[in-house]
Amino acid sequence: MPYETILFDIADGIATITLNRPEKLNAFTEAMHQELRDAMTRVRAKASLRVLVLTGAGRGFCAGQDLSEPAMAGNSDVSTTLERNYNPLVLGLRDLPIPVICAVNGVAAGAGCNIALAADIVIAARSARFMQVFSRIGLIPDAGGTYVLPRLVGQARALGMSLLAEPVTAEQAESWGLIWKCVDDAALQAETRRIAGQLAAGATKAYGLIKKALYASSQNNAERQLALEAELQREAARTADFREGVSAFLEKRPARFSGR
Ligand code: T3D
Repeated sequence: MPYETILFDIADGIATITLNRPEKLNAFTEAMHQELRDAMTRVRAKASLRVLVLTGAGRGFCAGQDLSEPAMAGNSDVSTTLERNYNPLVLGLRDLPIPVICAVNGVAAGAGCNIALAADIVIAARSARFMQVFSRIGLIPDAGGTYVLPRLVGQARALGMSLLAEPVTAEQAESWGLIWKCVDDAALQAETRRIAGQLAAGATKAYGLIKKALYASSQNNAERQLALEAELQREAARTADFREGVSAFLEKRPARFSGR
């Protein structure tokens, strides 16, 4: 399928999806969602992939739902768009058994903010802003906003961000624990490549199991979480990468992980 609203690239075990409507700050359209669905299917199908990077073209990461789309005209059921497009995308990123990095190159607003926060590692350019703009147009945070915000930054900041809809700077976002780190604008690409390269050379199966364990954590009590750890650790210990990791340690050499 030829893409018109995203770019899709694969190199060195790393898939990169770039939202590509820079003149509209990469706002989501129905066409973009279809293309994202297709790209995500390709990522899931390619067993050799070890990292997914999500970023935006131009000066913004994503300004959320394109407000000029017919679905936003006010007389249609917007929950249909959520159920068809945003919810599967959020869960798809989270359930992907490889690490997902979001390189936030500029403003991340509305659903654009929450799709960024659905990634496992969020790196932002210093000039980027995180905005829960929904209440400015009479909506509530969606695309997982009401789920992740209180868990990442606590109820007070989740409420402040959602009710006031003010921009949160990348530095603030890092200090609040909303994102992994903030870097100078000029360093964003290089730092994203460095982290993606590190993860692409790592123990991929373990990364997938780490995601599973940590995302289950907030739903579990201690007993269930410990049981889950034991179950997932059993799986991790069966991988070639576990054997390689231990051998490399004992032989005092860097590990050469195959991702299997
Ligand atoms: O089921 C459902 O589908 C509901 C789901 C909803 C999910 C949501 O995401 S709701 C929230 C939607 N997003 C917004 O409300 C954000 C709207 N945009 C803004 O508030 C501002 O653009 C920003 C604060 C993000 C950035 O401001 P600024 O000054 O840096 O840029 P700008 O000049 O406003 O935008 C540049 C262009 O992008 C401009 O186009 P133009 O006039 O040059 O032709 C602007 O209209 C366009 N643009 C920005 N955001 C959107 C957009 N066009 C359509 N939809 C947008 N969301």
